[in-house]
Amino acid sequence: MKRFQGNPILESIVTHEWESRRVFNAAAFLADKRIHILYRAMGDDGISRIGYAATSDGYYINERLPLPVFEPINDAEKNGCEDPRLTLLDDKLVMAYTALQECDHHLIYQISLTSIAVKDFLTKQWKWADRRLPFPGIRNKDAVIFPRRIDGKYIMFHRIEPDICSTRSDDLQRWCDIKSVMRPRLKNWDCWKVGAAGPPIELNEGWLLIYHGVNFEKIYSLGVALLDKYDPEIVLYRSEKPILTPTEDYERFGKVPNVVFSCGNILMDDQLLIYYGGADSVLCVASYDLSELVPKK
Ligand code: BMA
Repeated sequence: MKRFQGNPILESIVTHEWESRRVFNAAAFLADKRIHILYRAMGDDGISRIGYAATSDGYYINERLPLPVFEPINDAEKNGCEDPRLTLLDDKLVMAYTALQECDHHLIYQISLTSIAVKDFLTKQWKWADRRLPFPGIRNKDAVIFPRRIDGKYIMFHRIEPDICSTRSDDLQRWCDIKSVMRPRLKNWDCWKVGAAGPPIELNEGWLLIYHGVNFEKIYSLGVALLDKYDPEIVLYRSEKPILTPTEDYERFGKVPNVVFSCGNILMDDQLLIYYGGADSVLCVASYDLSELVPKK
């Protein structure tokens, strides 16, 4: 495992009101030999919006847009659109994110889905489709959609505290069959709650899932799981130890201390690049040889 020496790769820009405070958890999508990054950004108003950046080598940011590409437009998300995750399905990118609404001093969060045509995304015409709440009123977050149908159904993982749950759909609109797939493990780094990081990646051995785990000291770490290729609700392997845990200053100190939190990873030539937020303040990247993540048979 290598943390990029130049971390963080993205920091807030004081003169951009919407991202003047922190930029962190990000989705990643590989196309046209570039990694496109959609990141969560916050300014003084405390509302999360989503910004765009791109990198050709995975590490150095070559392009960054001055305005957000996605922001709250309805009541359910009026206090923020958080933690984007992108999945390519045919000719569109489906984005899952957390919609946040403050209501009578309570924060209500739930997952929301939208999509954009790949050609619009790549030409930076931010024509997002209607936003839908798959489970209105249910407190859930950390939604990732698998990149293909399995047994004829779309599959999404999401987190209903404290478990990672699965749900299935025929049409990406109506979702049903909610089932718990991964629970916190007592006396472990992931003993309090768990949530999926980026969308799972299909390998010969099964689906590779990076996930976050939180312990009772509120330390957020990342781990890896391998899911059955034909029935991803079956967990074949789960790492005993985290694959990334906060040790660097940019992971330990910030708005929320001791957090590494990921919403996207990219597989390039047997190297997995994991994009992750450090201390809910900056965006970082670490790389792994696939062989160190997947258990040998
Ligand atoms: C989660 C989400 C993430 C955040 C993490 C740590 O619940 O809100 O966006 O990075 O907590 O604060």
